Amino acid sequence: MGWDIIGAGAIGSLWAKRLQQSGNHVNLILRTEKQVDQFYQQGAHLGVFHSEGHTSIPCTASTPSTINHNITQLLVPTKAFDAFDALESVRSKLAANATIVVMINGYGAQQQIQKAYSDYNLFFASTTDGAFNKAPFHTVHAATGSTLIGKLDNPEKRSDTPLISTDWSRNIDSVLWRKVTINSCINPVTALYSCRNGEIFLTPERTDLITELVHEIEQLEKAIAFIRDVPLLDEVKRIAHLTADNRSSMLQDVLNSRRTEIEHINGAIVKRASLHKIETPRHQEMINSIRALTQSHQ
Ligand code: KPL
Repeated sequence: MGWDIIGAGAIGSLWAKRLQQSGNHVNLILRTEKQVDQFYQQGAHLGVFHSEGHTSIPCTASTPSTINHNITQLLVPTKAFDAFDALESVRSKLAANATIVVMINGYGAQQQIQKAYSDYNLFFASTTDGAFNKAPFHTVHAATGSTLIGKLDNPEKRSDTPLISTDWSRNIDSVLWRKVTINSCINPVTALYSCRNGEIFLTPERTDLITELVHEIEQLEKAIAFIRDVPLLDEVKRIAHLTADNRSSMLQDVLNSRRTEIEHINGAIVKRASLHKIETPRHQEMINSIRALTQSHQ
């Protein structure tokens, strides 16, 4: 069996490793011919650095227009703002009832994809793996996390997970929401203060900011009757502590002059809150500040 993976980002490369090592052929779908040429010139493999050393993963690569097979299993581990267009670029190559796993950050793009691709065997995943690309096609697996997978339509129906080493979630919508709420409190703060995750409570100013971000989400969650066992602030503290040495994905984007996912993270909070007439000025402020910081690369 084979998997196609869109892009060669850090999370996609981790999954290329896992899928290839469990006996699948992996084809990378890259944006341009130039990237495909570069991939073959570098020996047609992905390099993944991890705690036990370095693994070289042989793959093939093509652009959306040069794929010469029907895609039966597709992983979409892109940035949230790229996912829909990336899927559209390979739509004509999808086999009827192809399995598609969308593994993106944020909240909102998943629902848009669900509407447009409901004819396919569509899954959504949320991962806590930590990884970053240190060079094109060279990924560092910084922290092993876990990956939950489920369906947005008919979530209760138990199905086999199509990806190895993942756990089934009967409520992936809630998993995606929890993740975006945590990211909306950690990521912009690390990007604005240029600090690691473990430093977001270092000063009273940062602590006040996070407390207010959390409070706005709590108002919204009251309105939508979203129940948590553990208060969000405690969750934010736990994840910040667990990933203390990490530079958040948003900080990495800012440092590398890349577009950030702020619209899909804090933007998702503001959007959902506005539907319930809840004010979220601190989240809006995060969007404005990150936009201002990255204006030249939007
Ligand atoms: O998901 C993350 C991210 O950086 O996007 C956290 C949980 C904050 C870990 O770095």
